[in-house]
Amino acid sequence: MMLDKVLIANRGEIALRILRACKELGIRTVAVHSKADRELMHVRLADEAVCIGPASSAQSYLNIPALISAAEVTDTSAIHPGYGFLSENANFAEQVERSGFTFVGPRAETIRLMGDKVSAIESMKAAGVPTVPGSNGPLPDDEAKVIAMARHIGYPVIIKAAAGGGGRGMRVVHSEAHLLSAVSVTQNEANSAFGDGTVYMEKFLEQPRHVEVQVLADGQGNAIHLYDRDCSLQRRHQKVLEEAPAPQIDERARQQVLKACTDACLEIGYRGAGTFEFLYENGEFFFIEMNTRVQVEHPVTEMITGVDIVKEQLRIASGEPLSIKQDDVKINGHAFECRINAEDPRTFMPSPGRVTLYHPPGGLGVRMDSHMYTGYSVPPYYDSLIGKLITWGETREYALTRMRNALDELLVEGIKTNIDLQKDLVRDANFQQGGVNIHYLEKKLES
Ligand code: MV4
Repeated sequence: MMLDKVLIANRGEIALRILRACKELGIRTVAVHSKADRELMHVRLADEAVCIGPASSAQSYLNIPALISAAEVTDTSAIHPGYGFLSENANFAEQVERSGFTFVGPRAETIRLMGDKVSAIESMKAAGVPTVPGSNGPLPDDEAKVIAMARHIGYPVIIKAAAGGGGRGMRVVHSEAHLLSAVSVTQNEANSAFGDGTVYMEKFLEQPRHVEVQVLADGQGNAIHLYDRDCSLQRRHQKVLEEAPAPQIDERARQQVLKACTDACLEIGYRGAGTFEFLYENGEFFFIEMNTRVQVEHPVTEMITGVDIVKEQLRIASGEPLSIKQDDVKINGHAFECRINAEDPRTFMPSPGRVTLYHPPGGLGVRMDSHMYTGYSVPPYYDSLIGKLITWGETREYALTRMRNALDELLVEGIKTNIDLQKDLVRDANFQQGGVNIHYLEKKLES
């Protein structure tokens, strides 16, 4: 039985994206919003809307009792967390299920397993996914052992917090002289930031690309991959421009890693949509983290596979087996996504305010996922993503040409945005070539 009513525990473009998927499946929708978000597009379009608290995220989109109360009063069947906010909070997933609702995502224990980066790597390594050479577990208390370990791995190494991830709580060490102090600083930071000082060690890869694999699993013995994405263009761990499939990847390594990801899903009994994050260097993949949510950049995968990832999440949550088989999933063409942010082009600081004119681009192979409209006010309380421009083409070249043209058509007036940066990036010779590494954008911005 398909879910009857879904509460969308998020805001902005992803809330609208989830609402669209629900409507296509005939699922009724509940929008929850903060006092600052009454004018959001999906709030107008939802069957019901509930104000869950003041502007601050802590008191609204992160307020578990308020969300569960909203689900109760609206007689919701399931809660979709989107990305960010509570999407990877195992306690939230647990409380949702304990309160009698379906959590659209993996089991709470899977979220917990992947939230702890040490256990995530351990389980993936055991399942045959290639990992970065490293401590393969928490660092021991014994200083001599830590030193020996780093010598064995070879410098540079990186110390990472088990409770970190996404770039939080890590430190690169270039020589033995700096090792022990780096370990203790990272431990202390992790303790204050996450309440868990556990750290681990990996070989530091100096020029990798960020390549990730999208998977879908139904928890009933079926798991498929939807190929890969390249998300190397980033600044301070914020992705800027993504594409699918990842360009210039060794085809044997790719097929091997894709198979390893689906095998691992079956091995751990994964359920839902998920993303395996890899570093890719010198033709090899190295697993670093798994994300148990829908990702911002999921549209590029949808464009090249024709699979609606959010609809699949909802089907899986309703207990249906996967509607597609691996053999039915073929790569068709190439796609790019430019994240459109309300930010100062020089300082990258958020730049909220009223959008006095919004004119989205159009045409074949052009998709704009945005909650914006002329007159919409971007509130200052949340992240600065105001839209995602996605283009598709039969080849990487055609998709990129469409992106250049679509960016030229896109008009957002009244607020500062990163549209000019995106226009510059899609004309960058090295980016056009394909396969730039994770440091490329920051270096380009410095020069
Ligand atoms: C690394 C690494 C190099 N070597 N691990 C940063 C975010 C977190 N997900 C993991 N990160 C990294 N881990 C090893 N062993 C370099 C990074 C990294 C990075 C990774 C992906 C995308 C952007 C990045 C920017 C800086 C550092």
